[in-house]
Amino acid sequence: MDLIPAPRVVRTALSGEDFVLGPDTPLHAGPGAEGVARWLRGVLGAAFGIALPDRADASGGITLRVDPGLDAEAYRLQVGADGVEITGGDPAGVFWGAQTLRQLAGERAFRRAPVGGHEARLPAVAIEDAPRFGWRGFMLDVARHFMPKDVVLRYLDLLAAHKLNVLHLHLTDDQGWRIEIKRHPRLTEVGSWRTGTKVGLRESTRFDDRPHGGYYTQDDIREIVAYAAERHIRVVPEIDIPGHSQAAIAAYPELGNTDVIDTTTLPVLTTWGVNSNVLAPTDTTLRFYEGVLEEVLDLFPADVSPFVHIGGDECPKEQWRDSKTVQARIEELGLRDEDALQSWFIGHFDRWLADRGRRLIGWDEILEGGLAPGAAVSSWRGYAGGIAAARAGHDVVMCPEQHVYFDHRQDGGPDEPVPIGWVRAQEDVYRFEPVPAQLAEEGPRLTSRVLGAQANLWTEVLDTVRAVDYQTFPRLAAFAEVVWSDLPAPALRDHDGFAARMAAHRARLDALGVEYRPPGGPHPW
Ligand code: TNX
Repeated sequence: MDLIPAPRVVRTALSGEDFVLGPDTPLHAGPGAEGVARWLRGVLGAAFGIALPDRADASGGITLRVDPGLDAEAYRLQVGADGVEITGGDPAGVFWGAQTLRQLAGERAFRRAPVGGHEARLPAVAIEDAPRFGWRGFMLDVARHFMPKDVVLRYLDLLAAHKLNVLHLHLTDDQGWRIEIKRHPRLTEVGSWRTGTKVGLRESTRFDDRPHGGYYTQDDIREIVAYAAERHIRVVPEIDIPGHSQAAIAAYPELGNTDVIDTTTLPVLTTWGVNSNVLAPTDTTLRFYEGVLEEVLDLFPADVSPFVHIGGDECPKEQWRDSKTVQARIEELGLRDEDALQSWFIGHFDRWLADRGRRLIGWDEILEGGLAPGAAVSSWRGYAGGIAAARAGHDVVMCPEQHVYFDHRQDGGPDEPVPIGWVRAQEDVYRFEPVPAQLAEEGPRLTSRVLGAQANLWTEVLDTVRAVDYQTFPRLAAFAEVVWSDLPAPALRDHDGFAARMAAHRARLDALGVEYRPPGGPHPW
């Protein structure tokens, strides 16, 4: 069966007979499961060239139902000669059960057109399954390299196939602004385009002078959000402030520290790294970003994501130190220093979001100078920020760069196409543990603060979908098992067993057209 991520309980019935899926198989959904039926009919229908007609009595076929007696996202799946039944604690649970069903139907179930006939045999089995974490995320940086809408939709399908349920979209950075904001049109007219790109991060200095750019219209965003919702995935938007904001300053120079530098000449950045041109923490900036966030909240309703990510990472303070305006503000607010000012700035948006029924999440730098009361933390510089935040009663998403930064290399060899960062192979990701021992020792009150984990894909040097696929897979499959399955402590994890299952999983990825890193080494391209 080679299921990935591995379910909690799998009972294979010794005497059970296989189920044959074919042109005569009916599919019926009870209340709440209709959306999953639509999805399943679309996927299996295309793969096997079958109709899966809806018959209220789906005996001998596939039945989907919701039973609130099960936990949220949990499901039971039974396969026997006389039919398939999926029961989920909620529609999401039914959907994750449907993902397992697709894997049981074999790699052909991942194709878009039938090859090798219209039937598939599913092994007799009884599965009980539920996720370990409620936040099973993947971050895609569409700011450094813009990924057109269809790439994002494809990634939503790939996340769903791995039972991941959060897509964090890094929508703004120094090198590009990727979301249409009606009241500030220059954000996309100017901020979405750059004159070229520095290719390579640390080792290379080549400059690609082709202009690069693009952005999502508000309709695109609505489509992405709706497509995600059908797949029980929440989309968390990130608007990065007060650092990583040069694209916005290039569009609206008044947002920068105008008494320190001439911000009217700042371009959308074409190089990478930590950048000293940051936002000025003035009323102009606050009102401007409140306007941005008003439109963002409208596009990402609370049931899609209560969380809004406001970045907060890598904000050098030199310009604030040199600015008379900023120094006057620090004094007027009675603050200690520039770190306290950043904390005040983030705190402003924490309250602003809370007043609108939302929650702020930011990178772990938002801990410096004091964390706003309702804020949650993405712990990226290792576990320390997450541990401190959990101890202070804040929710945490673990994404330590040493373990789950998928822009980092997968192998130490000279042929690796993206030779940056720590070497992190599939096995290293498989041994990533979201709850560090320091928190586990302090008991469930603290471990429950860890909402889950996410893998982050930064795209400075990833300028094509193929490159994104290569860095993401197979590691995302290992990550999915870490956040979904109930694995033992890292040292005890059976990576050999996982690697054996990956052989079957690679066939699924092949059928989906995913250009993962092959086990033997990089692709020739
Ligand atoms: C650090 S993680 C960053 C990103 C870079 C990444 C490269 C974080 C909050 N900031 O701006 O893209 O390293 O690995």
